[in-house]
Amino acid sequence: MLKLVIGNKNYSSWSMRPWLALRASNIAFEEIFIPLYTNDTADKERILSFTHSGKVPALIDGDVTIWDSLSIIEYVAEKFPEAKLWPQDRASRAHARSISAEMHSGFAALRNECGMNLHRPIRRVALSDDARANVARIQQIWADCHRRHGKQGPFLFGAFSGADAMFAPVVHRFRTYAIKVAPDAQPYVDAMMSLPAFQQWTRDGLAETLVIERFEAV
Ligand SMILES: N[C@@H](CCC(=O)N[C@@H](CS)C(=O)NCC(=O)O)C(=O)O
Repeated sequence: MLKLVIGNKNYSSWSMRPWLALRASNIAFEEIFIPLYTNDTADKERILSFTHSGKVPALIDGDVTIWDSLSIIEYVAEKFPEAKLWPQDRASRAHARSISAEMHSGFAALRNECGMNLHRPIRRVALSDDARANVARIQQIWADCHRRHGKQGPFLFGAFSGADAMFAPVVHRFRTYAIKVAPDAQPYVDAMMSLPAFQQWTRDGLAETLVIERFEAV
């Protein structure tokens, strides 16, 4: 069976992405949890025993190891084509990959200023100009996808796709940092929050008791 190595569900937005892609596609996998940023070097060594990147997530499929959230989603999409993790239409698929790559490599200001922390009490923070620009761009992406594919379903490309897995943690960031969502982007937030796999991850994360002090300051 596939094994997915992940960190704390409360904090690890990168772990959430492939977990959600697998779970929302009903693909069976074993979860291997390793607590992040502890003082115990054994935890880091355990991550390193799975991937020399020293980071989670990592997917283990027999003797194949795939690390990095987006690579894992690509691998899963190839191995399970019936899950339709990318849109069937080539132009839409290119669009889905473009926004996924944009998420993967961008939005640094928002990520730094609003780290994912599910149990954080909902509270607004003052955002930098860069983070505000990130928020506007994300909502533009969601609204544009909704205009193009809203008739086929509530997710970015109608049905749930790898792009939704990439954007899911942002929905939590918007929620916990009380970031205002424009009316044309709201249907997307609502759809994500109603997704059973998203709700499952959230419940699991909220049940965790481990605290990473450096992520609690904001
Ligand atoms: N770009 C990577 C980021 C992975 C990453 O930064 N993971 C963090 C947790 S969310 C990690 O493993 N940190 C542990 C460490 O650096 O010791 C991906 O998409 O998978």
